[in-house]
Amino acid sequence: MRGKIIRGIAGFYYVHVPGTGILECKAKGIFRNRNIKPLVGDDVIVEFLDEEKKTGNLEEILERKNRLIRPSVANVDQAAVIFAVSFPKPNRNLLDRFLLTMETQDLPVCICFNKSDEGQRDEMETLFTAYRSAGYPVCMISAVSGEGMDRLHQILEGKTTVFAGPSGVGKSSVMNTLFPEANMEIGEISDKIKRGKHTTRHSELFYLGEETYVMDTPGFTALSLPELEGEELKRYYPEFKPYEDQCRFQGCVHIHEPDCSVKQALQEGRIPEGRYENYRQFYEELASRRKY
Ligand SMILES: Nc1nc2c(ncn2[C@@H]2O[C@H](COP(=O)(O)OP(=O)(O)OP(=O)(O)O)[C@@H](O)[C@H]2O)c(=O)[nH]1
Ligand SMILES: [Mg+2]
Ligand SMILES: [Zn+2]
Repeated sequence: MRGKIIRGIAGFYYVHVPGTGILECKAKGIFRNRNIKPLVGDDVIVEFLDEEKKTGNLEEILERKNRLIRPSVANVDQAAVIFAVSFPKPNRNLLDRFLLTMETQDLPVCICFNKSDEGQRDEMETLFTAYRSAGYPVCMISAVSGEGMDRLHQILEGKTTVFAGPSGVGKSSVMNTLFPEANMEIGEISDKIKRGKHTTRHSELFYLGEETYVMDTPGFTALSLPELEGEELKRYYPEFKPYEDQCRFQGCVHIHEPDCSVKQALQEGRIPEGRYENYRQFYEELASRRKY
């Protein structure tokens, strides 16, 4: 039988087999011997161990279309990165790191700003404009008021999407609003530091019918930059594309060079400042990495 791993906990893999249900499986020794770790999102072949108890054996992992490192999942079509507009405060440095990581893996991203019911209008507009003009689909949503849920639903349809973002931004809440049967555990935000409490501890995939899967994942707090040369960084900024080949110097990295079309665009407000500031900072960080 063919199925998909929806959850892995303590050596057990839970495999959704369409038409049959969810089987609790153990991985056969061959995976350990070949040093292959089954991942949530893997398409697999399973055999029944006990049909009544719905237990089985993982026989084979089918070829992976892709795999993400953080969160560690396989076969995703896109990521929906969720940040809150209120608390925890939207950390744009972290968001830009995430976008960069996804760009280097060639994975489409949509950006969801949640808790729009609590947001300040001007701050929300700044966020919306910055990322919209960078070329990303941006949804302003609220798991509480339901704002933006129709649009998000459309974006998810027919795809496998991983929900990612810091702890406490409302990833599980959004899952529950979209699909009440998901019944995810929702955490509190700590009073003092207004941070999430890492309520979700395992990645879990939900089958929503019609080839639609959504994965809830634990929140992340920090992301290191991908293995890149500073000079390569600019490739992963969609908003720089229109200015390619328009700078005076070939190979311009848009930092210190004169007659730079990107810096020109920045001055004229066609490229929003925040994104560029982080670009500059990431460039320095990559350039100062120890070279071996
Ligand atoms: N006002 C408001 N609060 C929300 C919204 N969505 C979620 N919350 C609250 O934010 C807190 C955290 O929500 P969770 O869904 O647990 O956040 P999470 O991103 O899954 O967090 P982790 O599992 O820790 O990564 C809870 O107190 C929710 O009730 C929203 O749209 N508006
Ligand atoms: Mg959660
Ligand atoms: Zn330039």
